[in-house]
Amino acid sequence: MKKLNVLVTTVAIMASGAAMAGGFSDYDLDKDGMISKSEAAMSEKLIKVFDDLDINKDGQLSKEEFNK
Ligand SMILES: [Ca+2]
Ligand SMILES: [Ca+2]
Repeated sequence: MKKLNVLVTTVAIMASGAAMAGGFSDYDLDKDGMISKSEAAMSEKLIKVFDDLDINKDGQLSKEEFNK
């Protein structure tokens, strides 16, 4: 029974992850470790919050900024 619980929990975590708008690496198309404004533009939601997330105002979102 314990094994089943672990499995159910794992599936639940995966499902909640999939329900998110998308992870950092989904937006970082050129895989340079930063999300540029043009990369962010593929998500209407992300481009709206881009300037708020870009704490150091370099026009790129780092992983740390993205995860805020
Ligand atoms: Ca990039
Ligand atoms: Ca930045």
